[in-house]
This record gives sequence, structure tokens and C-alpha cells, in this order.
Amino acid sequence: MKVNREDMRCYVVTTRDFLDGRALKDDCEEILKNGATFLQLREKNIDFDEYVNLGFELKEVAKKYNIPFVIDDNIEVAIKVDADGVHIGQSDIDAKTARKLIGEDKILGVSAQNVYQAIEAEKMGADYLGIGPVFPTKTKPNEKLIDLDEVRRISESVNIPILVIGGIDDESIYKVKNSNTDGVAVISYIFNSDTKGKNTRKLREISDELFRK
Ligand code: 3NM
Repeated sequence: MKVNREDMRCYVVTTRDFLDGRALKDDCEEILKNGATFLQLREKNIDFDEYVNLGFELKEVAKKYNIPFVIDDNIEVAIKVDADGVHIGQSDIDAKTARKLIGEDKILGVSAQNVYQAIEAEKMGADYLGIGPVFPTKTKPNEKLIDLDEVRRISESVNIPILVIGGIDDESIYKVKNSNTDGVAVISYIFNSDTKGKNTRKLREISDELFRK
């Protein structure tokens, strides 16, 4: 299962920070049912077995809705779970090694912060790029923000789909309209809300209207 531009429209990244006693898979089900186009399991401070268990649970939910499902950072977990792929940052292993480990058929997502990194990632086998943070966010504070002009330069330098991440909600999303991307990735706008399904639907509707076809 490889990706296309439409898969980037409403890319949801998990967090267990706002579960309040609920199961992550139940929140994910509500989110996927309401129009998320991609699911990434991203958990820090978690041991291998728990990451794998969560991976198996979310893989089932994603499969039910026919949504691509990747694991953040941890290739061993992605392989064990037989997820659709893995997402890596610039400080994780390099894209070429990641591609070798997961194989040609799996999805490889790479975070990039500039044109050089984006071109390198594409050359090394990335299927899509995540660019960010584009706006201030409490989820990943103290990071240098990526200028939207740089996002546009990145999108003009590569052929693979790209999305932006960091501080995206139903207002800030309009600011990325002209940066020529394919969609947005979010955590808190959806997870830190009592109306996860509604927020997902709203973001998806705006995305469908704004991003390139
Ligand atoms: N990665 P929120 S920004 C997980 O720039 C993540 O690569 C980023 O969370 C990057 O939607 C980010 O709550 C946080 O702002 C996104």
C-alpha cells in the first residue's frame, strides 16, 4: 500500500495525553469513521511490548476503514506489527537504511525542515514528507518554525506528496492554502477535544476544499 496526495488531506497522529480513561483504539475509531485519511501511531515513553500491542490494535481499526497506518520512529515495532509503514525524523535512522529494513512495498514517511532534506529524503526512497512545525504548538514546543515560503519551495522541489504539521486547527489551516501542499497532520486539534469526530469531519471538509487535486 503506497500513498497518494489525497491520503495527506487529514493525517492524524496519536497521543495518549487526552484519553481520560478511554482506549486509544476507540478514539481512533471515532476519528477514522469521521474522515481521517491517514493514521500514525506516535507514542513516546512507551516500552516495546506496549508499543507493539497498541500497534496491533490500531492496525485493525485502520484496516477496517482502509486507511494507511504507520508507526512513528520505531522500525522494529513497525515490522513486528506489520504496519503499512514507518515515519522517521531527521534524527532517527536515515531514510535509505529505513527503506532497506522495511522493504520496497511499505510506506516510508520522512520529516524534513528544508529543501535540501526534502530532496535527499525523496532520493533515498521516501513516499511522502511531513514539514513542520509550521505554527507554534504545545505538542512539540521550542522548535524552530518553518516559514510557509520554505514549505512552498519544498513542494516545488519534490514530486512526492507533502503535508504540514504543527499547530494546525480549523483556522490556521487556511494559512497554508498557498503553500502548495497536499494536506495537514494534527494531534491536539482532534485529540484534545470532546468532539473528536466533529473536528475530524470539519478539518477533512476544509482540506478537501483547499488542497491540490
Ligand atoms: N511533529 P499539534 S510538529 C508530532 O514538526 C509533531 O515534525 C512536528 O501536534 C514536526 O497538532 C508535531 O498538536 C506536533 O500541533 C503536532
